[in-house]
Amino acid sequence: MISDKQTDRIIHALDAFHIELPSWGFANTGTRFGKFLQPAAATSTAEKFADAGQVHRVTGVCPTIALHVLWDLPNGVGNCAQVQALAAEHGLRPGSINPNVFQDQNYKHGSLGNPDPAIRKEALDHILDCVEIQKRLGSRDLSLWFADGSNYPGTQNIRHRRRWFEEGLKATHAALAEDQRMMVEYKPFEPAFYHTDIADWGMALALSQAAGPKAKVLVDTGHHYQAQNIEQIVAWLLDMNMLAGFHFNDRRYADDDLTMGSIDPYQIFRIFHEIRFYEWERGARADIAYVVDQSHNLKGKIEAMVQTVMNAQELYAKAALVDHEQLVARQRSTDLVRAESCLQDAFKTDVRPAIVEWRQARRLPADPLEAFRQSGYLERITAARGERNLSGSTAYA
Ligand code: LRH
Ligand code: MN
Repeated sequence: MISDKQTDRIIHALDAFHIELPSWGFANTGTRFGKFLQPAAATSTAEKFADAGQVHRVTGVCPTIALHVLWDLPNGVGNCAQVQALAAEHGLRPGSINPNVFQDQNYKHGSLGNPDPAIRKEALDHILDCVEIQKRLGSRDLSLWFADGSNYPGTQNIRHRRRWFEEGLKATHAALAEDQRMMVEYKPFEPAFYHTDIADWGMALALSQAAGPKAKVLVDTGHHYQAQNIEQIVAWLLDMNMLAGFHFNDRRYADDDLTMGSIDPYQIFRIFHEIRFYEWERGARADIAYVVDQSHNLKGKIEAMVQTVMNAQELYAKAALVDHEQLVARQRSTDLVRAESCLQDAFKTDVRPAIVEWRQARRLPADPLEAFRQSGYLERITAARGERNLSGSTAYA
């Protein structure tokens, strides 16, 4: 049993915890070896909003949806009115805006890092269109990920590409409105397998600082080498006030984009702990965007998203139970075992009854997953979308 004081801490923490869902998490995505089509998968922007709306309906904590422009607004600003109508219809708000500067044939040798100035301009033009969409949709964050890099030594000038990225990101920063931000995401490899232009947190930090004060670093939990200490990167970026947000997922090997907390829940807990500890010390919330970035090739996509949100709430609630006063005293006195147990005791606490209490007090289903299963929504969309979805191609080549 947890104390009333602990229950209050969990309820207070959950009241402020929102997590943004990726539109692309509801679509039939796959791996390079093909994809297994799901009859209920979303293909249109309208269906992605409808499915995200279901997750928000049963969890109450996913009011925004991340959009990937070429996938969700193929006509650019021309789709803004439709997107605003969909958001209103499904009780959501447009969230972070993600440009697509990786799928066009022209981007074979890069986008902002491409040796061809005409292709660099093409990429920047798309990003500036995305900033315009961001303004029209009232979205705060531009979320920037670049597949740019190379596959073989000597095939690209890494120093020149670094300068071209600095130029492109400075121009992007200059186009942002006062209350807008740009989040620079790093990734060590894939699809490039020799060098990636923005490969780690240091490169993203240097480019963000060079771009300007509205540019900060986005940490995708799947974008790290196996042995990297992700929560240390988070602690550094927090302390430098250069952390914009997260793309949450889980992995066993590389950028596996698996369900958050499904492989290494203690990893997510350690990240949430660094954030809560930092907020306790400064007595104020950190201005961080929590976003899910996953693609479910095998699990039911909406169920997996509800499961993700429930895992996120549970791990965040556990991190809220760390006794920071006690931790500081034990850190100061280098009482190592007792200091560590401040985290482990919190992690080992069953916070689920308190979370159910939080949900019921807010007229939300005690078990969001069961509520979704009982809703009949999956059966309805399977009937509506099944035939169309199963006629699609699955082959990679
Ligand atoms: C790249 C990435 C990026 C997105 C994409 C869908 O691996 O994490 O954030 O644009 O996934
Ligand atoms: Mn990501």
